[in-house]
This record gives sequence, structure tokens and C-alpha cells, in this order.
Amino acid sequence: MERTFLAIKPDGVQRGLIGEIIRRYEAKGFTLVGLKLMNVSRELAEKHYGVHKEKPFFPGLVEFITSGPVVAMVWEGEGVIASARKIIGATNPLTAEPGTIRGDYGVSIGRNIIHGSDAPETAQSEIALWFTSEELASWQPTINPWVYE
Ligand code: IDP
Ligand code: MG
Repeated sequence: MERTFLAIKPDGVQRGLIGEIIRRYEAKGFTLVGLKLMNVSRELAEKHYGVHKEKPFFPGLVEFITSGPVVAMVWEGEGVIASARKIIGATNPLTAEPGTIRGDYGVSIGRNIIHGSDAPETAQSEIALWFTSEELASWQPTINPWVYE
């Protein structure tokens, strides 16, 4: 079954959106298999955003993501990688559609509340970067026959 990595950024945590964000993915029918509130080291932040290291916003992004606790999560389900990104919405909250997390709660691109892996390869590498295998729970919600045909 497909898995993706999601992280509620420090702004989402500070603004009290943890429950609301988790609720959306639960209500959709996806399965939470990893969850932790943690402070992010500079080393982890720089690895996680390594693809952006030459961008002008990189120093500010690392500063921001290490500025307070984040909620790191792994979610499982059919098509969860692409679907989770749709639920998140566009990178810039002002152009993100209403109904998406960023569209509903964000204004600035540098305060866009949540991260989600963008492809199967990044999902795999980000899950391995943020979680050990012992931190992930394999389980089957008993409601799954009511979610999956
Ligand atoms: P994504 O989070 O939608 O995948 P990316 O382009 O991968 O967007 O950028 C990673 C993160 O870097 C964004 O979520 C945002 O927080 C930050 N970011 C991207 N572009 C800008 C920018 O132009 N200014 C400030 N921050 C940016
Ligand atoms: Mg990205």
C-alpha cells in the first residue's frame, strides 16, 4: 500500500491546526501509520529541503522550519501521495483553491502550513529521513471495507 510523508510546519502547530489537518486525512479514509511532534535540527532541515539549497529562500526556509515544533506524519492509502498533495493545495496559499489546507488557512508562501511529498521517490526518501521503521505502525482499520471497494 502506498505511503507518503506529511509535516505540519511550525506555523500550523502554532496556529492550532494540528487536529484540523489530521481530521481531514482521517475523514478522507487514509490511515495514519506514523506520528510525532518534534523539533527539527538544522541538519535534518537542510537534508529535507536539499533540492532547494541554491534557492534564495533556502536560508529563511531552514530558519523557519527549525523555529518551533513540527508534526511529522506518515499516511497510507491508495493514491495517497497525489491525493494528499491535492488536499494541501498549491504552494502559494493565495492561489491555492479554497477547500485545500493552504487555500483555507494560509496567506504567505513562506508560511504555508504543511509539507507533503511530491512523488513516490520523494515519499520513500522522506519517510526514511524522518522515521525509523520501528516508529511506523502497520495496521488495517476495521472500516477499510467501507472505504475500499
Ligand atoms: P511545495 O511545499 O508545495 O512542494 P516547493 O516548491 O517544494 O513547494 O517549496 C518548498 C517550500 O519552500 C514551500 O512549501 C515554501 O514553504 C517554501 N518556498 C517555496 N518557494 C518560496 C518562495 O518563493 N519564497 C519563500 N518560500 C518559498
Ligand atoms: Mg516540494
